[in-house]
Amino acid sequence: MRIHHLTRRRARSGLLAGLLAAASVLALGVTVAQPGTAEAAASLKSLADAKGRDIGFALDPNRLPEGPYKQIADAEFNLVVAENAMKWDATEPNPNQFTFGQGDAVVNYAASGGKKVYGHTLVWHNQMPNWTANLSGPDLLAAMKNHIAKVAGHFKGKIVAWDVVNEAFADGGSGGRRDSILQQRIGNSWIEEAFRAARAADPGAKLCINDYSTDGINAKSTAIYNLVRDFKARGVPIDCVGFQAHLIIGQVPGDMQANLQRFADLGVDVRVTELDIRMSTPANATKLATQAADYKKVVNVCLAVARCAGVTVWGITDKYSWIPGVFPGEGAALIWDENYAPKPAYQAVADALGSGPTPVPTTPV
Ligand code: G2I
Repeated sequence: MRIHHLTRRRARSGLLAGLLAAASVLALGVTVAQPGTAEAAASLKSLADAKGRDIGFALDPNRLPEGPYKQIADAEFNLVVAENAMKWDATEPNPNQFTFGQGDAVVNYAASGGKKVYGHTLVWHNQMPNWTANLSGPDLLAAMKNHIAKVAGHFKGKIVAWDVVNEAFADGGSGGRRDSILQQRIGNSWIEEAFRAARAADPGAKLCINDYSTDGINAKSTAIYNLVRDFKARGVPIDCVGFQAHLIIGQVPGDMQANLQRFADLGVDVRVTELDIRMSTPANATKLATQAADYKKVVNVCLAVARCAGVTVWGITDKYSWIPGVFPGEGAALIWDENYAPKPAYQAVADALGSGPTPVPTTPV
């Protein structure tokens, strides 16, 4: 119903608006039953549900008033992650003063549609509030533990899994830790301190470490592999590893499945947490076809690994992606374009989720 109203309103205001409306209907027609039609095509959500996997998206709750954004969010996903709303600067702008409005909006939106919530992120060197900058090691450790206790405590029981620690390892081939203030001032123990604090605050949430450029087997992913193996051996709580998968078209690592499988073999869940696949802009049919094939590869990697809980895309529409701001001249990385029309990558994800055997449902991971 809402779509028809949207379409009518837009159609009145000229050709461009009419084209936009057509794009919206095209975008939404794949998932929303129209009166008089026999049956709507399957949504990504229904296909992922049937596979017992999560299909998630990064939500900015401020975009929900935008009709097509909310309609796609409602129809296509069974898991939500806050793009920014649960980060340290958003939740604790002043020492021990917490603001959960935006985070609660994410949780309430998910609850209204029966979607899971993935927590992102308890500790990250980026988007830390300014007041943490000059703390001594002991004070920073105390602040970190208090932050985790209060945030994971506030959302206790509502989060399936937390990115407890995000992006803690260095880029390049060193295989070492990132030289963050957490690492400098607290030392190597900060990661396990964070995981222990998270387990105490919400024993029901799975606890993950998450990073980028770790999708294939390389020095950085091996450093995380060694950390997980060490935590498992010493009884430090850890349940899952997130692979962000901020990728470039044509560059899905050929050993991604082997990489995820080696982590799963350590006894943790794995998950593709922030998938987007960027290209130089403007897009064209060739690049979009490559991108679609790449999305299909990544979804198939997850489906091939029994302990892969699911795939999350880092946003809905190219209109709001973080990429052009950080990589000028690149973008078009998501599966709906800036007018909310589904790109070839949308169908590729649907094809991957819809193919192969549907497993007997097991306990959700
Ligand atoms: O950078 C891409 C992602 C890499 N992995 C961790 C993710 O948390 C990260 O997400 C991005 C968000 O998509 C951006 O939206 O994290 C950025 C911050 O590093 C987010 O950008 C920030 C802007 O830089 C700020 O200017 C803005 O105030 O978003 C903030 C809230 O809108």
